[in-house]
Amino acid sequence: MTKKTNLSDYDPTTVPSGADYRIGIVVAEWNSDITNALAEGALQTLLQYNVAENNIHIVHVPGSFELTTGADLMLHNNPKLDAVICIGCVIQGETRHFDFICEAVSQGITNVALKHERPVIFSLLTTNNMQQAIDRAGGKHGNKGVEGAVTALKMVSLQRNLENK
Ligand code: DLZ
Repeated sequence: MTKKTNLSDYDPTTVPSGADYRIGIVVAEWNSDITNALAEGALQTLLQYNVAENNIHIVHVPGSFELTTGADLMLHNNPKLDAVICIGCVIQGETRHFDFICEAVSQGITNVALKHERPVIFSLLTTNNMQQAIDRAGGKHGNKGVEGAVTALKMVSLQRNLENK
């Protein structure tokens, strides 16, 4: 396996078709220039791998802290969803707010995934400044939304393969 250096780099031969997959995307409104670019990257990647447009459900939440609740509500209200991609961007400020949000989101996403037994994907940029976020939202380091979509497709495939064993 080659070393991954760009968030949009992946081996297309390892990505399954999502023809009958149902995917939720939760997008945080904070830093929306960035999160919209990540959501677009995720959406285009899912479509490229044959996920039907009407099987992709997108909701918005105020900030990254609410991504966990958004994912939980989506899975609760639509148990047929195969996976949820959580998209946000937290930029380091002068206070410890950054640490609390990042900790809450990473732990929260893990908890929601285990509660619903569904892949819940961490497409959260946690950067020191806006330039680092731009670089990872379609800039020189790729797009974390693309990475999130590829991860969701692979995890749904894994789940289905294990369930059929
Ligand atoms: C309050 C806040 C701050 C300071 N920074 C960010 C950020 O960089 N990225 C983000 O997604 N959200 C931020 N928020 C909002 C919180 O995620 C949350 O919406 C509020 O604390 C209300 O619960």
